[in-house]
Amino acid sequence: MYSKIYLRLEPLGLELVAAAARRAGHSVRLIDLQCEPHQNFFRLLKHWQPDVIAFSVNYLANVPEIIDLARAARALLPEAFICVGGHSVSFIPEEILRHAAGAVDCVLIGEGETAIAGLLEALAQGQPNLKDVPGCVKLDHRGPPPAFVRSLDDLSPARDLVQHRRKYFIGQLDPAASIEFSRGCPWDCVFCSAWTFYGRNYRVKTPERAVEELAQIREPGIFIVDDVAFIQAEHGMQLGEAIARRGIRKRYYLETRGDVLLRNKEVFQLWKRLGLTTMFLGLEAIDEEGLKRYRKRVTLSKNFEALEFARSLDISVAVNIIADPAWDRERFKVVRDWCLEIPEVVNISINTPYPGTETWHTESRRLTTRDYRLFDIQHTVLPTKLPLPEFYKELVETQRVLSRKHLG
Ligand code: B12
Ligand code: SF4
Repeated sequence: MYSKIYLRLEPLGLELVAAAARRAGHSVRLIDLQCEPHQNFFRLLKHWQPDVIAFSVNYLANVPEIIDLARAARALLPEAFICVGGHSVSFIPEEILRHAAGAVDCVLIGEGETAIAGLLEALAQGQPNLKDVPGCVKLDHRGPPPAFVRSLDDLSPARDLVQHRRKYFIGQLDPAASIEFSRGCPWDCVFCSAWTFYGRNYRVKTPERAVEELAQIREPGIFIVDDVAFIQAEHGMQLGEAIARRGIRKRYYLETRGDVLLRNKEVFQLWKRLGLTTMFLGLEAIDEEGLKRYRKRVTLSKNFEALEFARSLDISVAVNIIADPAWDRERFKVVRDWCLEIPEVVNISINTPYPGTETWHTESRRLTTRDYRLFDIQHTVLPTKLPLPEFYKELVETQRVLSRKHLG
């Protein structure tokens, strides 16, 4: 539903994994099931008969669908090797393998560019030994830890492999492509797994390489997928200046933090001139206590100051607030009133423990469900303080107030 209404982004991670497999000499096809029905996937399997099928599972909410698809693929092609990789599954590989009950042969954890080449090489041997493949997890063994990509400059997504390039969009950026200028995040918010996935290392693409990649993209809209855009002012400036020199004109969407925005004002001003149209700010809470609880490492006054500055840029700004299952009626009302006071688009997400986060470690014993379809930040999977129907009533009322506000 999300990818039909709000946005549909090109599968950059999968394109990078596909590029790595192709570079290792394999013939690769890619099907994006955000754009195509399942029957096209089965048709592709029947006609092409691949030796290996690899699914990308970044979002926990997609796990049940992927497992169903893996089972169906297994029935169609019993000889094919089936693996899954991606952000979410990297933290719970054994659980995925148990859920799949034999339909998935292994989970490749971590960054897929390095893992896929090792797996395909091992599978090409007559008697494959998967025990030594970095990042490869089976129920009876875990291979060596996955390797990080050494330099982002070595990466080049196989954009040519996606069939429906004009179907990717975010809001008014339509069509839009995605690009990655950096990987990792130096902060450590308790609800996020960006910093645990990338092992606390922060890497950037050089401006020369980034601009070269950007120049080859035909789409007028660009979604910058970095967890926090332009943490390093110098990198953001050099990138922007290189884009200006090259005369590239696009419209950009990015996500960043309030304190980064305030620290690097001139970078964001430059990007506004280059075509930055939309910015997403993860404020997460409107009280000091909430910010502390999430370990946002930013003060409320800094966040509000950042909002003022974002407004001065004259671009669309969207902010995120995390609704805690412990919220009572009064708290919902305070948040609703605040949302109506500010001109920005406000997105409310439900505090959801995701694997790989600290919240997962502290809260997973209290989960009210393990049905991953409900881990979509629109449902609560933790016990609520209010009776559940009343919690949802307050939530729906808040969403309704916000929709009315956004639609004017
Ligand atoms: C861009 C982004 C979005 C975009 C859209 C993403 C999309 N594809 O449609 C927007 C802003 C809409 C979004 C929304 C949400 N997102 Co988001 N998002 C991201 C973000 C910042 C970047 C994703 C990306 O493109 N990365 C760059 C590419 C290159 O990396 P990648 O896709 O992860 O691929 C690599 C590996 O995962 C792996 N890999 C991937 N596929 C495969 C396949 C195989 C076979 C193999 C071997 C390896 C492999 O190798 C790739 C290359 O290294 C990530 C954080 C992050 N750092 O990745 C969060 C993240 C994926 N999002 C997350 C979440 C929770 C959400 C939301 C639910 C709410 C929220 N808090 O933002 C919504 C729901 C979206 C939905 N469609 O259901 C979580 C996922 C948590 C989870 N366990 O499910 C992440 C990890 C952030 C976080 N820690 O909170 N998101
Ligand atoms: S929420 Fe943002 S700032 Fe916090 S750790 Fe995740 S990516 Fe970094």
